[in-house]
Amino acid sequence: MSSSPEYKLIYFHARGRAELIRFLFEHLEIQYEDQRMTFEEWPSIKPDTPFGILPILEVHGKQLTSSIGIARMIAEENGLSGSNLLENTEVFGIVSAAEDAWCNIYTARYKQKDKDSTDLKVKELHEDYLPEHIERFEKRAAANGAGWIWGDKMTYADFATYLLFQYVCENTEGAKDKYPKLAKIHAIVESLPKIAKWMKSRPETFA
Ligand SMILES: N[C@@H](CCC(=O)N[C@@H](CS)C(=O)NCC(=O)O)C(=O)O
Repeated sequence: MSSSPEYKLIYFHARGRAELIRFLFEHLEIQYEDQRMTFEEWPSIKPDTPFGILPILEVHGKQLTSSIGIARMIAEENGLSGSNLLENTEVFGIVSAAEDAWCNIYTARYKQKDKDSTDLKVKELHEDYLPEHIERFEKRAAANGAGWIWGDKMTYADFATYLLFQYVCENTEGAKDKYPKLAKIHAIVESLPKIAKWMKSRPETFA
């Protein structure tokens, strides 16, 4: 008899802010229900959610919010972070810096009043903000020196770096040559067997 998974991840039919959590579940081979809702369904569900936003992770009768808080819990529970509070906070700082970039990406792309403002904001994002921000990740990986964004082992900050760098690669010509340390992390993460399998089998989505 198969039991239902302990975790239910609720998000839109998109990679977005759920993908870091999905990467963790997939890589760690943790069973979860990947519940995806349409944007049409969302307005009727939103009022019953804790903060009117997704993702939510349902576990042990609780509804957890904050994509990076949820990722932090899974990573720390499963050896994909540091080994004490100070280290965990350092690792989380990197994940949080990636989330700062995502806030700017979503604001530029989806929260402008019209197409002209969107085009302008996206141009600024791609030409000014993102190159500066991703350079900090590159410098950090170079300073760390061990082939990871933090420490001498893979952490969920490498997954967060991968996902942000993937966006940069999709929107910047020659990104892998410009940011060679990030390109290496990117290559390692996407060749992890469970991640590679997930990326082949996951639903096609616009973002
Ligand atoms: N800090 C939150 C932000 C969550 C967030 O803004 N989610 C967006 C989608 S990525 C959302 O639910 N938007 C729907 C809405 O605002 O109605 C997190 O990381 O989980």
